[in-house]
Amino acid sequence: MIAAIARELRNNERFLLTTHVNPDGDAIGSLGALSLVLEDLGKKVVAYCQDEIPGFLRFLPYSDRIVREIPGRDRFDVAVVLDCGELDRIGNANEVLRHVEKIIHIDHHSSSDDFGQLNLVLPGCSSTAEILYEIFQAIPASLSLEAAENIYTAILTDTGSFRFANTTARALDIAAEMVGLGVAPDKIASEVYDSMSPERLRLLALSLNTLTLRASGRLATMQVSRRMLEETETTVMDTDGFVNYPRGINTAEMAIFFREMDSGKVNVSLRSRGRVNVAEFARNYDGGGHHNAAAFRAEGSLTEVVEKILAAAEEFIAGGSQ
Ligand SMILES: [Mn+2]
Repeated sequence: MIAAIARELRNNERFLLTTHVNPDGDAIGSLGALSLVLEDLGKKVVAYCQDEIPGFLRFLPYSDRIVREIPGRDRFDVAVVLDCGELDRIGNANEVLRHVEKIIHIDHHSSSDDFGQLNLVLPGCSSTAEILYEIFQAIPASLSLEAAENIYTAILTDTGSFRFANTTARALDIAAEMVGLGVAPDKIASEVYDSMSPERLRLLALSLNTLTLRASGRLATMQVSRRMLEETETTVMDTDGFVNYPRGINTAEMAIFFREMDSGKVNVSLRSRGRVNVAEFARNYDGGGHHNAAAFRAEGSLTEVVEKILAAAEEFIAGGSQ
């Protein structure tokens, strides 16, 4: 399949690249890396993401060229959907994709649907960028420093700074090779992790106050309400990574972060350590993800959703992980 996708990338000219709403480092890094490599091969590329790019990723080369609306009535030979388990999660590009004959789907989520004509879903890979790297080798395409920075950042963020269980030898090998191409790990780390605004820190303080432990400390949760965002003049994007605080508690096997959305919905992020499979829990609510990291959206007020989900999660931990 890698060879077949490499062939499609070589043999076509006009590409639409897209990724999931609420983009993370792997989504934006994969979009950037593939765009840069295709442009180096002389291809025409439109890279689309429905949502705004989080501030800590705006240093990435190409990120300022990612569009939020697909221009004109462009006809594309191929659409490539990156890091996205369900077609719904690309948002408005879905409509344009109906008119594209060939969809290539590249992902590493175990819950991923096969919605493309060519589907390359490898749950054993650390990140979508790692899979792209293998495809670039197969093309074969040489990598610019700019493409390398995108790949490195995608692997760095999806492995939680090389701390999660998906930090494989292969992931580290590729990261090392990117450093060999000129990527500076200290520069990337400072862009990604040390770029917090005072407002975001104040929001974190409010959110930490909501920290709650259940199931003898095995379940840890935090939340952010619309009111907290207003009070600190922050946006939902400032909550990125907050879930890692409850996850970091020494007794926690499962962490849940609740974020109140505009629309009477609540975004629920899940993390776990060891055997607790949060992707399985998320599937009960039409969500998805990986064994140790998953998410879904639930309807209702923040209080309602928190109560309902915590009760279910307590039961899930008690039953599922013995
Ligand atoms: Mn990913």
